[in-house]
Amino acid sequence: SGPSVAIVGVTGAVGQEFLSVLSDRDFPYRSLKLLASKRSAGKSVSYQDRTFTVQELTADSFDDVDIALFSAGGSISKQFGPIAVDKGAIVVDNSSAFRMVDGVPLVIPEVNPEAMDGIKVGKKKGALIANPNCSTIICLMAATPLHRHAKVTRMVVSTYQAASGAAAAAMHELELQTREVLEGKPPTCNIFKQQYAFNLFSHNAPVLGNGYNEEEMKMVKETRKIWNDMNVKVTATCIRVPVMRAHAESVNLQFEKPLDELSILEKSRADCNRDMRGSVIQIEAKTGISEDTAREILKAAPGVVVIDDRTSNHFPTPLEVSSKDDVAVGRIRQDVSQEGNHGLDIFVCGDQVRKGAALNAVQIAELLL
Ligand code: 2RA
Repeated sequence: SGPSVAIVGVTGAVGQEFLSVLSDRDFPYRSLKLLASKRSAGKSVSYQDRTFTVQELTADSFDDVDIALFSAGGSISKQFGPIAVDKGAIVVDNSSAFRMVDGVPLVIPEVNPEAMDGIKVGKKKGALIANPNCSTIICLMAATPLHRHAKVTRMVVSTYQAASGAAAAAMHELELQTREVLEGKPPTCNIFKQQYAFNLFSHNAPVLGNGYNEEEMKMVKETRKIWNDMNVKVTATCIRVPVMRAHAESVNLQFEKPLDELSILEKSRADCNRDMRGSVIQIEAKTGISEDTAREILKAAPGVVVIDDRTSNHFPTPLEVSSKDDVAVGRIRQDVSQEGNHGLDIFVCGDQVRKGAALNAVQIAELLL
């Protein structure tokens, strides 16, 4: 009785993770269709005690599909997404093709489920929902619970992005290069045209006219759409680092009002002293963003785990979050560089393939049921 589900791009890293997540979460599909390019058609995939045959993606692939999970690149989404919608499927698209299109929901289920706009299987025939970029998802999973308590007016993000973001081939090349370098051989550089092992470099996305690369502008634009706030100031620097499948991100937040010092701030303003000349001395109330409050908010946040042990210097790491659902947050501390301490610095790690792509998309699909 459940929905018929199609996976587009099933042989890719995210496509494979779709299968893992659907299985882990016992997604109640009635039927499952595995779609990929002609090159992969005919391959057998054993899954949940059954053997599936990968079918070639064509315009006729969606006749009986209720939910289509896409992760085969932007051009495939642009070509086949609208076809699937016309056939009545609800598309959850992991590519960037439609994310910034007005009217297309851009959804992180724990953050802005209301953006789903009530779309449900059976209730609405044909729709497209966009999965945000992985680095945006991982950042906002931690930043949003804080933003909900005290409006974020500015966010500065530095990312340390894993190989998996550049597909499985990049993961394989990182492993190959690491072996080659250790054996004193010249590294094989097919994916990034420069050495990746024991190195890091500015994200490989194209650089735009403003000097930002596409990955950084995705963080800026997607944050504004997901928070429905065109005024929040966001800047990002995205770096590719030699880590397999989990992104790490340093996030600095500036709040419009203190998380929990607002009453003190207002009270102190009301109790201003007057100096000898009778002018008002603005008492600089302690308006610091309470680290403890931030920590409690993050501990209560869905899909987030706090790893913040200063004594043992134990904070989130990519390896610790790899293949896991939750995003890990630590290094929670007041930003000493901001006046009145209206700032917070945090450090976030999340699995790029899972919560950064496949898990988020399947959670969106669960909201369609
Ligand atoms: C990356 N965000 O990590 C991309 C993957 N879509 O390169």
